Amino acid sequence: KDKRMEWWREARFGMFVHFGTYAQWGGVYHGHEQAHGGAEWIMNRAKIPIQEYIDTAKNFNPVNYNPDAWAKMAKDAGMKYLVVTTKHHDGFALFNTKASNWNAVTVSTYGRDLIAPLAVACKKYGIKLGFYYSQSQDWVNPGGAVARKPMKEGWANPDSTQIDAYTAQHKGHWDALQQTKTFDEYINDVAVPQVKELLTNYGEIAVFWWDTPMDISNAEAQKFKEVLKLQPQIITNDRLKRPNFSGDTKTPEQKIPDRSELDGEDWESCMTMNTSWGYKSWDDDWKSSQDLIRNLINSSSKGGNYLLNIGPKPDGSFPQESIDRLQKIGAWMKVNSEA
Ligand code: FUL
Repeated sequence: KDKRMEWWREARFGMFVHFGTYAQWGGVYHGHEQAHGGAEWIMNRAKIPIQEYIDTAKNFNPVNYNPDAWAKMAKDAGMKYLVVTTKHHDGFALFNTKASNWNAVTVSTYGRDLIAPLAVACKKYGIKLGFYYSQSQDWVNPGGAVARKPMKEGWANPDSTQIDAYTAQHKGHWDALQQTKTFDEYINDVAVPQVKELLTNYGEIAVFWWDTPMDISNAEAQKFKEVLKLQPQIITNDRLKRPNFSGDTKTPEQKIPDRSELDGEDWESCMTMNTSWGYKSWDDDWKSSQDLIRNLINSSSKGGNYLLNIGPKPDGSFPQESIDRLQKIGAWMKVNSEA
């Protein structure tokens, strides 16, 4: 393990990217601002009907998507790796997949695989590439798991009481379209084949970042472990399944642990620059570049990595606020780092 972890322990700083069709909503549904949670959760928070969500995805067209610029910005900021959401909880795959039509190539106006050119760009700049993949939650592919988030005040949805009653009875689901397969069928037909595609079609993958285990079984988790053998060098986080599949790295979210909380395991703090992972058009609660640099120093000095998130806009470009901060961090790194 030490050999495998070598580059990662040296790296200390990486870029997280949350991008998908959720960026198109920007944290607003029918004029209502999303009251709680990251904007990548809008489909679940607002209980957007599957058909409406798919119809919006048809217009997904990130014409200013420039993976070369993404990788270069990471490099210039002093980051050593980049972890991108290949599929978040809404199930929308940013890559070419035979396992489901719910992907950017088939559904969207853009009609192209977003991951392939990113792999090329990262290679060009010497940035290691990692994949985030939501293995359990999938709110569109039938059978996928759904975390139950009751509707809260702020949406002014007249049907919220009724919807909450429905989700309570249907394991968080709010749309019958999604309940035509079992979770195990979803794992076998969509999730496992997609992870296989991700580990086969894009060259060497440095990190695999699982998320929200939900009630995945040991047997189901084991199927993913088998597929991971395709890339023996890969580093995984601790979110495949708890407690039996601990992975290589712990994942404190939105905080840098105190020294007293450290137990000798490798860890990586992931954090947003404002309050949302996915693009939230009206969120202007940005951390200062000073604070971000302090966080990086804080985590590095305790032996951890800092995975700093960007939520690109629907056109695929980074918010200007994020670009500004990356540049300021880069300027500081230039003066203060050896590499
Ligand atoms: C969480 C997810 O639910 C968020 O949307 C985000 O991806 C964060 C990094 O992990 O558990």
